[in-house]
Parts: sequence; C-alpha cells; structure tokens
Amino acid sequence: MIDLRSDTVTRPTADMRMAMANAEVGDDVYQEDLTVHKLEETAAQMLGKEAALLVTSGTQGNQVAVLAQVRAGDEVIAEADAHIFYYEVGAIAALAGAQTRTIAGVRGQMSLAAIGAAIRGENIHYPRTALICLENTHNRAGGAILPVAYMQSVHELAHAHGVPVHLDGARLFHAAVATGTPIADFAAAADTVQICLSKGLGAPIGSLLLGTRELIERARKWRKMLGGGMRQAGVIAAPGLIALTQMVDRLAQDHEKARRLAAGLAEIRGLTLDPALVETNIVIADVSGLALSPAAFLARLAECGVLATEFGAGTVRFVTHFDVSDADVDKTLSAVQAAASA
Ligand code: TLP
Repeated sequence: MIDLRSDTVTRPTADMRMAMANAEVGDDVYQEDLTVHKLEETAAQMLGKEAALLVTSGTQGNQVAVLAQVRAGDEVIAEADAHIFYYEVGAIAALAGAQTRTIAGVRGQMSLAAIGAAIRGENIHYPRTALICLENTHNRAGGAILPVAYMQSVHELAHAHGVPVHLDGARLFHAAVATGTPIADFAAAADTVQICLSKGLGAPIGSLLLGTRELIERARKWRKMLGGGMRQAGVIAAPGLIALTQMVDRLAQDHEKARRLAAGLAEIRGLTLDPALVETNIVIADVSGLALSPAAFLARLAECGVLATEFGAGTVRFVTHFDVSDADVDKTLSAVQAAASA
C-alpha cells in the first residue's frame, strides 16, 4: 500500500529505533531525564526560544499553550479552518472554558483588518481577547505557508493590544525548508510555538511547546494535569533528536514529490486543483467532477493500492513523506487514473 493519508504514518528509521534502545533515561516528572533535556534544549536553541517542553502530541502542545494563557470566559481568535479549532475535539471550550472567534482566511491567512476588528476593547459585556492562533504550514489550506512578514504583522498588531500569539507549527519545518528561511524567524513572530516531531520528520511520538521559561513552567503543570507527565521519556526524546538534527533538510524532497503529484493529478479528468498552489507536502484535490462520491473514489483507490483521505466537501487529501518514493508517485498517478475512470 502507498499510504498518502498523512505524513504521520511514517515509521521510525533504523537509527531512531537504535537511539530508542540506547537512550539514557530518567524520570522526567522529576526532570531527571537527560535525553529529554537535550531534546528540549536543542529545540529551544533551533527556534530561538528560552525553553521547550516535550508533550505527547500536537494537540496536547496546542491545548497546553491555550491553558497556560487563557482563562474561562476568555476569547481565542483562530482561522476558521485551523486545526486547533477544527480538529481538536472542542478542547478550547471543554478544557479552557473559552470561546473561539473564528475568521475565515485566504490560504490560511486571516486579514489584519479582520483580526484588528475581532480584538475586543474594554466593555462590560465583552470577553477578554486572550490569544491569537496562527498555523504554519496551514493544513486545511493545503500546506500553505504563512510568510514571516505576515506573521510579524499579526504579532505587532496583537502586541499593540497586549494579546499573545500562539503558532501551531506542526509543520513549521516544512515552511522553513520550502522558503529557505531560518525556523527561528518564524518562531520570533509568536510567543508560543508548537512543533511536531511525528509529522514528516519521522519520529514515532511527540511534539514540543516552546516559549519563555516562565510560560513553559506553567505549561508543565497543565501537561501534568492532562496526564502528559511522562517518566522515562528519553525513549521518545531520542528519536525526536534525530528528527530535529537529521530529518529536516530532506523535507525538500517531499515538497518536490508533492509538486509532481499535483501536476499529474491536475491532468486527470474529474479532478480539479491548481498545482501552482502546492507549496509543501500537502495536495488537496477537488473530486466533485467525478461520477462517484469522494468515499467511493477513495475505496476504489485503495483497491488500486493507494490510501488518501476525504478532506471536506468534495475534496481528498494526499500527503507526501519519506516512506513514499518517486516511483510511488508514478504508481499513485496510475492508480488515481484507474480509480477515476473505473
Ligand atoms: N493533523 C492530522 C489530523 O489531525 C488532521 C493530519 O493528519 O494532518 N496541528 C496541525 C496543523 C496538524 O495537522 C495536526 C495533526 C495537529 C496539530 C495535531 O497533532 P497530533 O495528531 O499529534 O495531536
């Protein structure tokens, strides 16, 4: 099977498994796991932040960031398709007790005017605007990159109103590699950043939340409350270190495969997409021009040996990663052709 459902499906490399077996470990709730310390310090240095915290998942990293900065009754601003709002099981409401004010973006970017208008002023009736969330790359916008300049403008606007910015950087390395921009430049335009080790970088588990030392210590308490205080977590941190130090540059290959896949898919009758909009490793195609439903199309595609996911009204998503070879891209195009015309 060629599995293009997500870049989360990669299995740890042989080096990662070796590193897990040999990792120096301690009890991380007592902050005695030296491999976790090394991972957190490495990430903090790469992103130019004071401190980092290993968390179990991207969702936990995002939600701990919310919990550390938002109180019940506050308002959080997020793009309408942002993962933190769309795909996290209502956690902002359920855990932080806050409401989310969504703004529809273009390619993942909320306009500055709309953000400015959404930030609450002083009024007895209003909730407090406590946090503005950005996502880079933006998953549901097809892996679109938010340029550093855009992020800086949002950050300046937010700070002028005393509101912090959280960046869901589950795929921030993809943005950095695709643009040739240091990841720290993106991170500098946010107060807290969440990065994933398991999306495209090949680690089996784990994300990191980054920010000031004071913020990270508050986040540590929330992580404990959510059950994310792990013990000999060095076995997770060890492959995470390999992800950060050896797996970043090769993301360019995944972007190239996605571009080639997109160009091929655009030629297939019944599929609509603009390959010029594919900036990283996510390809979203509109399949409403096919005679069959997206679910039926995906079922046929699976029979032809390729897995992809339904991604909202009439669309399917393909994600490239290191377990997908150049030859697999060709095989995928043949399979899609066959499934679309069957
Ligand atoms: N995204 C997953 C699914 O949940 C949709 C995927 O396959 O793309 N932020 C962003 C931008 C994400 O894309 C994801 C995962 C997360 C956060 C959550 O990470 P996990 O799955 O580790 O909780």
